[in-house]
Amino acid sequence: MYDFIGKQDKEVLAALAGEERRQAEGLELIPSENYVSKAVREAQSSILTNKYSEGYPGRRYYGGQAYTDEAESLAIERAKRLFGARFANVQPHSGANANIALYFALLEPGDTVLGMDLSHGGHLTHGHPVTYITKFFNFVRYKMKDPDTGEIDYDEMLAVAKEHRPKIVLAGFSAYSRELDYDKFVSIAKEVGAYSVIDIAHIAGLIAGKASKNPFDSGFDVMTTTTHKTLRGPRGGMILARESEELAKKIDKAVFPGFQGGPLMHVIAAKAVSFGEALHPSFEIYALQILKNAKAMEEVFRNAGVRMLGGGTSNHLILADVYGSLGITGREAEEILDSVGITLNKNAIADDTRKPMDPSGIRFGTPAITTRGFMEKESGRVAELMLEALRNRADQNKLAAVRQEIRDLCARFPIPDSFV
Ligand code: DSN
Repeated sequence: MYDFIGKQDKEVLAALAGEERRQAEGLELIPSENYVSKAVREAQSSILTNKYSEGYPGRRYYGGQAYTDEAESLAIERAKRLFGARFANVQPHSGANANIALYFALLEPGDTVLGMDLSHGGHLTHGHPVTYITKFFNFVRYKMKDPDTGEIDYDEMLAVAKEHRPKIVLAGFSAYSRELDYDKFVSIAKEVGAYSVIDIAHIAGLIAGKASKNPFDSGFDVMTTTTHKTLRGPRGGMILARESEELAKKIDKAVFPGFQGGPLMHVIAAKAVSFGEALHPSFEIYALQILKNAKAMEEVFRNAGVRMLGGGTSNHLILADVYGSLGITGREAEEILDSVGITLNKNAIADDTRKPMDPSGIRFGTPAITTRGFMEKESGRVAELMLEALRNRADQNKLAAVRQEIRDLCARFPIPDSFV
């Protein structure tokens, strides 16, 4: 690895080697991160990076596409099988691009989207005012009825939908730990004549691994996703259409040429490899273990009396109110845990009174440690170590002991090279 960079560019090599070490010796608890296989990395660093392939398999703008067509068709077919979709577009460079292309596919400027409030778990691309999409489209909100149970206020959602007549009812989140009632979303969308769309970026792997319900079974029209979170593929995005060819055509046109230029064929080949891994029976075991490990961490936090948004977790992530429960801000907690080799992110909690750069909460999850092979026992121990570090933040000896135990755990559970 890095033979050529090693000879040619010591400065970049230093950054890569440092990151290798950081990932090997520390625990990754950011719930949107994961470790890909060496096969995925090989595809992503492959010769396909040299190729321009505007268009889609069989209808490209440039010549020389025999092998790019092969790679993209494999990615499409595997994605369709994984999610039970009739159509897949694997070209979005990211989840944000997938969402933005989708808005341009389905909406006219000025149209309305009903999405989850960012402060209650939604994502920036679901219409946060800092994003440019809000200059083109109108976003209205739904929230949780009670942040301590996580239940969405479906009555309010229906009322907002009736008042604002959105063209898209958008489910999905990036900081929400409970299952959504998919049937309710679809029925509210139908009632107001909107498309039902869900951004499954965080839970795509749980769905592909059959550990969570598939929103298409409830009749959602479209799913958008990233490919690098629980799905454990390369960094990228994807859009899936359940049934409608008309929608699929609009989506294809919006992704290219509407929004993006040449697809990243090396990444698309890596998507195909990772989808192949996710179709392997072992992926179902992995997906289920993600949930069990999150439950094990939840138990430790519950026993310690730490408030968790949604009252706990039904998926891969936990959002803990460390400011309310332990008197530490999210930023302080992130820094203390970083110093002992645990990476997670500070996060606003519902209706947070603190600022986004120093909020009340932390968000953490189990996709990456589960890839490392952690079971409930190790996951519970990690939760205990987190609390030990946070409670003893002024005690350098205690922090050093936690750091050592994290290093030992990492050495016992090295990042695997392959999963099949
Ligand atoms: N940054 C991703 C996450 O952490 O959830 C979403 O964009």
